[in-house]
Amino acid sequence: MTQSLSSSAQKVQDALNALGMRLEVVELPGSTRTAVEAAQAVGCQVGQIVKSLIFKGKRSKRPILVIASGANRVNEKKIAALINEPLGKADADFVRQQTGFAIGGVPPLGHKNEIETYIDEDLLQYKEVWAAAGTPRALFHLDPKDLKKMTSGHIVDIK
Ligand code: 5CA
Repeated sequence: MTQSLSSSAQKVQDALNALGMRLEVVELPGSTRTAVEAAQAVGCQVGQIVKSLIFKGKRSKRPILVIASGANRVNEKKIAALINEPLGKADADFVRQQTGFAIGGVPPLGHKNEIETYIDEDLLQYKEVWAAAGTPRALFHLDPKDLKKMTSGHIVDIK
């Protein structure tokens, strides 16, 4: 029997189901709070971990989601050029308000509000990647091409 998921992880499973994607959220015994911990937990490369990072347009105050490979640091200037305004910092409250999830478990889909999204092209080199699924212990694995279907995001160079 499949174990029942915590409510935040179930929200992500429901969002996957609603898209008709046959992808399964798993909750692990150890922490997957950071990309390094997540990679250790599932035995993959750090680059195969999908980081879902929320930024904020400095002028518009709108949320921006950057879906980055765990191996990369986001180049804020490149994202600013794409959104035509400087990037401001998103604090923990803003992340929760916009996504409905807490930092450390923010998934690439299933957010409270719709969020303009940019996807790291480096993720597409892998056959399989792992993304957070609502809590700092929950993940799901997917073909990185599915990130585009899930989010309608733009595939760009983010580093
Ligand atoms: N579950 C893992 C692997 S998928 C995970 O969520 N990793 S993550 O990288 O996508 O999320 C952690 C990110 O949250 C950090 O890289 C950082 O960008 C952001 N973060 C951490 N602390 C704060 C904070 N106090 N305020 C704003 N953002 C933060």
